[in-house]
Amino acid sequence: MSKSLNIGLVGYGFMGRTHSNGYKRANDFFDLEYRPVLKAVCGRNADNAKAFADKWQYESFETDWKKLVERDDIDAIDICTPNNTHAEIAIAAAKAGKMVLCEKPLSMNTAEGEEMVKVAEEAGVKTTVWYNYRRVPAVTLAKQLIDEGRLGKIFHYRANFLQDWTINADLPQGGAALWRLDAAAAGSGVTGDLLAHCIDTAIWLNGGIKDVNAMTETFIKERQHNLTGKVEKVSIDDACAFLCHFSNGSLGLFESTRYARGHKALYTFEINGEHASIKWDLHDLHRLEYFDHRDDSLIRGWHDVHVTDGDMPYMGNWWVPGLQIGYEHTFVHQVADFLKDLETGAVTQPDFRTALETQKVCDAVLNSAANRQWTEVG
Ligand code: SOE
Repeated sequence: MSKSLNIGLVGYGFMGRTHSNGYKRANDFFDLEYRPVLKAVCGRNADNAKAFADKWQYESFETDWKKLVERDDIDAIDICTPNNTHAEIAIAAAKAGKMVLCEKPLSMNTAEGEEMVKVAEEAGVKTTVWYNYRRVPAVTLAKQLIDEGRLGKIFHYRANFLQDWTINADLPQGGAALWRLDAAAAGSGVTGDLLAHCIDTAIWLNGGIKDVNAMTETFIKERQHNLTGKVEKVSIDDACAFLCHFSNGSLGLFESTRYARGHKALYTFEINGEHASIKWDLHDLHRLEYFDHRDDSLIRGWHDVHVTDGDMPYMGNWWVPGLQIGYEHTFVHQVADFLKDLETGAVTQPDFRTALETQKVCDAVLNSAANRQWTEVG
């Protein structure tokens, strides 16, 4: 007989769907003591909240997240709303003794994030932030290879996250689908939305970041605002690039933009070590490229590892070797890990404290760009 974990989901956009799918699928593929129960979804528009509840089989819906947080039949609050609401909801949920699963980035800025960490730790509630790309099997395999020391001393870490969906100057900012362009709702542009993913993965794979030197650009300076109907200044960063030093002595180079025509979600990283290098590309997410200088020189070259064998991370729970999985599975994996950790008492990474490190790097990046100088993290 499994134990229930009653979920209260706040927000039902793109992320609400990815998380809901994770809750529904995890127990089908992983052996877990806990089973998520989709108790309630919350959104301000009653018709939309009800439609989402019906479609995804949530037992009920709410239109006020405060009511959801107060409900005795909810164990965990999952926050899928715009970034400017994360702190308030997470803090209220933690104070009410609920576990909190928060969509990335943790917060609008470091100060808010610190408060979230403080309240959650004082309340002793379990937390996690959905930096889902850690749980692509090929990325988890990269972590395994690095931790085994196969790369040796690491010299370089390079990451990109490239998109092209905001090039049109007529695209408005603000409101349901376009809050990512509105600094008041998002906090920042590509730094918090896309580079945050790259930074989370980088810290996980290669350790802490000491200092950064960044530049940002806002290519379209004004856009119609969906909430006010007026043409307003755009205050988010459309593009950002930064250099950094990692604590292990390696050098980092990161770039993100929503103006790279032809690229939709091209997240790539490459790590160069003394003995070996690794490359990964979200558009080919089930493959890990690996080069090992210690190979026999006659066959030395880049290996294209198809990460589908049963002994590779997560893959033993899916199909048979050679058959790959995709983007949505990263959320299934995060749910499965969260539930397994609940069973064993382990911390699910990244928790709020770990995700705060990414927030600190994002803040340092934005400050560095504003001040045009090298900036210490934290
Ligand atoms: C933005 O377009 C976005 O949806 C991000 O918000 C997600 O975090 C990223 O995984 C894909 O791109």
